Amino acid sequence: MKITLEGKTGIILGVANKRSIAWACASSLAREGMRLAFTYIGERMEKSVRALAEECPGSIVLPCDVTKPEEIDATFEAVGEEFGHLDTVVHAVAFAKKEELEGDFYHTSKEGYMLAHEVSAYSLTAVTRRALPLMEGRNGSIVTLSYLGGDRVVPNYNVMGIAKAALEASVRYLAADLGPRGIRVNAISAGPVRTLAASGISGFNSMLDAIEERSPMKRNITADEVGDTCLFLSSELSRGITGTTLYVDAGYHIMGF
Ligand code: IMJ
Repeated sequence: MKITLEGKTGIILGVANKRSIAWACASSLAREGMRLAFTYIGERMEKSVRALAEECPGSIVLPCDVTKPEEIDATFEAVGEEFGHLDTVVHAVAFAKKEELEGDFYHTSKEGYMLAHEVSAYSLTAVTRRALPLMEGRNGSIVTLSYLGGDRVVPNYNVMGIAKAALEASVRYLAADLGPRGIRVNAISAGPVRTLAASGISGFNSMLDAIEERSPMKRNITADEVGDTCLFLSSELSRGITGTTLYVDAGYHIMGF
């Protein structure tokens, strides 16, 4: 099968800078001809996202704080006006307060728990609902990003692990809802990558070393490898796959030690 994304459109939520996994996803999709909408939060992100969007012909850039329903509404209204339809959603959004990503999990505050879930898990459902009218009848694909900390205990990942478990469960329920309409929903569980979301995490270096030592492929993964998996999940090549989590982790998750 010859694949092309020419004439298709997508929205990417979660690009912060050139090192973002979301940017690698965008690059892979744009390379095959997809026209993209990028979203950002705040002025600092706007600058760097606009600079990156320049590299993607025909792309647009929109503000979208996923905790604000009216902002999500406005984002998809603008996408509808600009593109008329939507084939792919890439959800690469997560946030927990810094103090929740260190020490023991049992210290997690109610506010910290709620915020992490609102931004990192509920937002997939909130975004999917608004994307739906634009995706109807086009056999589209929704892709979100997860991490092994959602199924195993990873030191310091804490409340984000609980949120990723909720995110992956959301993928299954959304896939069941949307399958009859031809829309697929999947997650990519990516191995650790040096991004803004991984900066300042204590023990990150030794984690990369451990993966190099223990993973079947004896190496870490790159954001580009996640980007190309996102391309696969967005294309007709993956037309029989929905509701699942694909591990792009050099095989690390299969090991018992
Ligand atoms: C994040 C925290 C603890 C351990 C971690 C991570 N490991 C990895 C990550 C081992 C790989 C990165 N990751 C998979 C994430 O999902 C990160 C989410 C995140 C990161 C931050 C940092 C800055 C901040 N809030 C955050 N919220 C979510 O203030």
